Order: sequence, then structure tokens, then C-alpha cells
Amino acid sequence: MSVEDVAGAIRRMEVRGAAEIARSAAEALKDEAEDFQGRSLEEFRHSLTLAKEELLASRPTAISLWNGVQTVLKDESSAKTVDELRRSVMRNADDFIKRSKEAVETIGRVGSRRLRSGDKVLTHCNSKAALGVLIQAHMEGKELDVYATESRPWRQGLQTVKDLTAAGIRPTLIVDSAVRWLMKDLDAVVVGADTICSNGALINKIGTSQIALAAHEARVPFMVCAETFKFSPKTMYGELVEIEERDSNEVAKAGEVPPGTKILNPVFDATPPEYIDAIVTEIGVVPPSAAYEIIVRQLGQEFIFEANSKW
Ligand code: RUB
Repeated sequence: MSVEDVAGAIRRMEVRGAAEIARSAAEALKDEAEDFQGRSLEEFRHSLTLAKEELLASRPTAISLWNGVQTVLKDESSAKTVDELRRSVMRNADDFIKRSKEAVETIGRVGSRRLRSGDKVLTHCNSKAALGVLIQAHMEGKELDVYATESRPWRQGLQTVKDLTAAGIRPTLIVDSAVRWLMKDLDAVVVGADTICSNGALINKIGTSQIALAAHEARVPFMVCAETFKFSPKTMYGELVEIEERDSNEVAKAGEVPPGTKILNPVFDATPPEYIDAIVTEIGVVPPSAAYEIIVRQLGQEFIFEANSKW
């Protein structure tokens, strides 16, 4: 698929979920590099820059997209020929996609150790990393009672119950507003991440912070599943995460509300680190306070520099 097609699919949410968005962007850059017909390195770099900008503009909140694109293009300035640059982009894209898939598998195995047979577990939206944990625990023979929120307005919860059912788990679907009512009966909450900030705050689907509050109140462990490329080097120097707002007609169509009614449709929210018990990554279970360390060690100085270069 062309970069334009992939960016469009991400914007329209045909491709969704933070990791999938990042992998699709990496694949699109790989195709762009493979198909480049010109001979000038300058022209090639220019076309990659345009591709990068178009992909990054497709959705603003998930840092996985920025980290993925950055990983694929990390050797751009050192390449000396068109062929060298082409090879590096293709190799880096393949590596990123492979590592990101392996990370989800590792998170599944690590996270499942935190669940016991008989646990009642809630998940929100549709996170492949969170589902990986639940499915792995099920495959290990643990009997889980899994609850999935509907996740208005896009209702990603319907996909979650399909994914769980396909894996042999019989889930229960609830409306978002039933979370606090249910919380007293739960043993754990397991969610994914779009971005983890350097202070350990979690940015994830709208409603996540309310669930975390209810879990905190009821002393139910709140577990976040996040590959290390969900951690944001951009937040290290104070940049705030842009919370995407989508079209009002996703909430109510014209004619369903009186003319002039204002509709707000924020898609993500921020959960403070004090409501998070554990972050499960592919390098282990860490507390939110380890976020800074993960950014420095896993993503490194080059990423931090690049993320803050416009500063
Ligand atoms: C999806 C969402 C998911 C995270 C993590 O939102 O909030 O919880 O992206 O998903 P949307 P994953 O549907 O708006 O993209 O673990 O699959 O990366």
C-alpha cells in the first residue's frame, strides 16, 4: 500500500490500535523505499521526509507511530547512496515489525503470571497487548472471567469480545458506565497504552482514567501492557501529549440532537501514575516510575535528541 493509502486508513481508523498503526507506517515506508525509482539521494530523502510527515499527521496521540517511523528512518542521514538508504529503510522496517510482534508475545507471557485461575478481569477498548495477556493466561489453563467495556463511541469492545471468543474465552460485554458498579467484584484491570509519558502517566482510550480511579478506590490492581516503543521521548522535556479529538458525528449524528448542541469527542485521556500498579513491557514488569529509565535505555539518546530537536 502507498503511504497515502496507509495514512488514509489510519485516519479513518480502518487500521487502529497503537502498535498496529506503527507497524503499518513502517510497512508503508518500506514499500516507499522499495518502489523509489529516482537516482538522486537528495530526492530520495525528500520523498521519505514527505512520507514521514504524512504518516505522522494521520493520528496525533500514539507515540508508537513516531517511534516506529523514527526507527525505520534512523540511518537516513548516514546513508551515502540511494541503494544504501533503500536497504537500511527496508531492514529497519522489517526489524521494527518483528520486534514489535515479539514484544506483544513476551508481554502476554509475562503479564499472564499476574493472573490466577478464577480471576475476574476487566479490559477496555481493544488492545492487542492486553488481549495477549488474557489469551496467554487462558492458554495456560487459567479460567478467567473477562469483562470488556463497549468503549463508546467507536465501540472497539465489540472487536474485543470477538477476539476473546475466537481465542476460546467467553467474555461479558458491559457499557462504559457500568465500570464502577462492577469494580467491587473484579480481581484485576488489564489495559493497553498509546503513550507512556516520562513521569509514568498513561495515555490510552478515553475512559481509561475513570476505570483506573474506580480500580484505585476498590483496591483492584490496574495493569498496563505496553511495548517499550509506547514510551515517549518527546515528553522528557515537557512536551504534552496531544489528545486527539475526532468528529462530533461519531458521538451523535445530525438530527439526533437539537441544532446548536456542542459535542466534544476526545479520544484518549491521561491516567496519573499513582493509579497504575504495574506496566508490563517486553523487558519485564516495571512501576510507572521506571518510565524515564526505559526511555533512556531502550530508545536512547538519539531518539531523545530527535524528539526534542524542534525545542
Ligand atoms: C486503541 C487503544 C488501545 C491502544 C493499545 O484506540 O486505545 O488501548 O492503542 O492498543 P483506537 P495495542 O481504537 O482509537 O486506535 O495494544 O493494540 O497497541
